[in-house]
Amino acid sequence: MANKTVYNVAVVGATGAVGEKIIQILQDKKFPIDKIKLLSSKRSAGKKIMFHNQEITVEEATPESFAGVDIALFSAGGSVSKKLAPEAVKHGAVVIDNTSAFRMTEGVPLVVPEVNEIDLKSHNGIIANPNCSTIQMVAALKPIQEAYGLNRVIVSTYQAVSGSGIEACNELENQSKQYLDNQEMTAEILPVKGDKNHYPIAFNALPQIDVFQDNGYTFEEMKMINETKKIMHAPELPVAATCVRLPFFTSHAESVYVEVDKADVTVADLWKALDGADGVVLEDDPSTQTYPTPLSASNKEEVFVGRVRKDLDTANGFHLWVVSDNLMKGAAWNTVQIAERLIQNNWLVK
Ligand code: NAP
Ligand code: 3JN
Repeated sequence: MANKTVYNVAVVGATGAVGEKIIQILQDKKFPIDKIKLLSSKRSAGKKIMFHNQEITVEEATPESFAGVDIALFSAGGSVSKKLAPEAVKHGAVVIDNTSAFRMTEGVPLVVPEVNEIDLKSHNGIIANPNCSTIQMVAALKPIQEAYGLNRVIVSTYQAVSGSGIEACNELENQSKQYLDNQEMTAEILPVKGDKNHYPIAFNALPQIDVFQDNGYTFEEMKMINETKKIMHAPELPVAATCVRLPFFTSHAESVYVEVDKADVTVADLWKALDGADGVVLEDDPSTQTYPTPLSASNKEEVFVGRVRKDLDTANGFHLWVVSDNLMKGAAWNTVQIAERLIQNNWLVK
């Protein structure tokens, strides 16, 4: 594979919300592809998807699907990754996995290229893409950590429904119509498909993303806490998270509180660190009401930061507002970017 200039790529979960975005980005970025395989469950096998003006037939993902594949991009849920990612590696593919299946596994790099690209070098066939809420937060934290050090992070999220997949998006659309038609709203998916209770998301806010853990935090909150420490190589960094689902389709927003290590840091210092940082766009001017929103960040690659303020009581404390498209930088773009960086650095083959 070392001297290749074009690659055989498989997209597992090609018919899903993340998979669709991955396919769109591979096309838009003119990713160097020889052959592409689009894989799903039995349900969508046979469906046709256009790729660079060519009709590709979706196939059911099986262990044999990975013969001849160089790069496999997985977004079909953790159980599919656990079963098929090792099979893909056995066939010689490098796997970039969008699920939480391997994120905290030792020896599996968990990578946001702007933050810890170097970790890609030590991969053993599987590379994990972090959770969307984690990705955008660490991209904003990295320039602050480098310039001023970090002593504490507390985040509250405002997450879009597309983070829960296509079915959840359909549910929001249907409930919105029902509410406006004065009908009872039917809730069958959110907050978590398969959990005991379901609540309407339309015109509501749900303080549960993923299932509850024994410590009272949800799994989404624990992903943010544990993944942030791993990506930032900061196992001792105190991180707390509250994750909330809101009724809009795309882009997650976050209110992030940080305490920096250096004394006498100003808002202007933080602006300087953030402005022009890799993958970050600063949009912050109260005098012109300039700040990012989920709508303004949608379909964009970058992480947008605004509302930088000094805490009024805690020395070295600052508040930020961080917004990014959860399906782009939060999932599909970070995945394709990892593949690009592996190729650019010649790190695809061990
Ligand atoms: P989705 O819209 O529900 O799509 C799920 C995809 O997985 C579909 O293509 C589906 O194929 C496929 N699939 C389901 N069961 C399968 C099986 N047994 N074998 C092969 N393919 C199977 O979900 P999504 O929003 O795209 O998310 C998919 C996964 O990506 C999530 O479960 C999560 O692990 C990960 N994700 C990560 C992030 C992140 O934060 N980085 C964000 C969102 C999602 P069919 O059409 O045949 O059903
Ligand atoms: O809910 C969101 O906004 C992001 C969801 C991500 C997600 C959804 C289902 C399963 C994940 C993830 O990537 O953390 C998983 C998973 O654990 O793989």
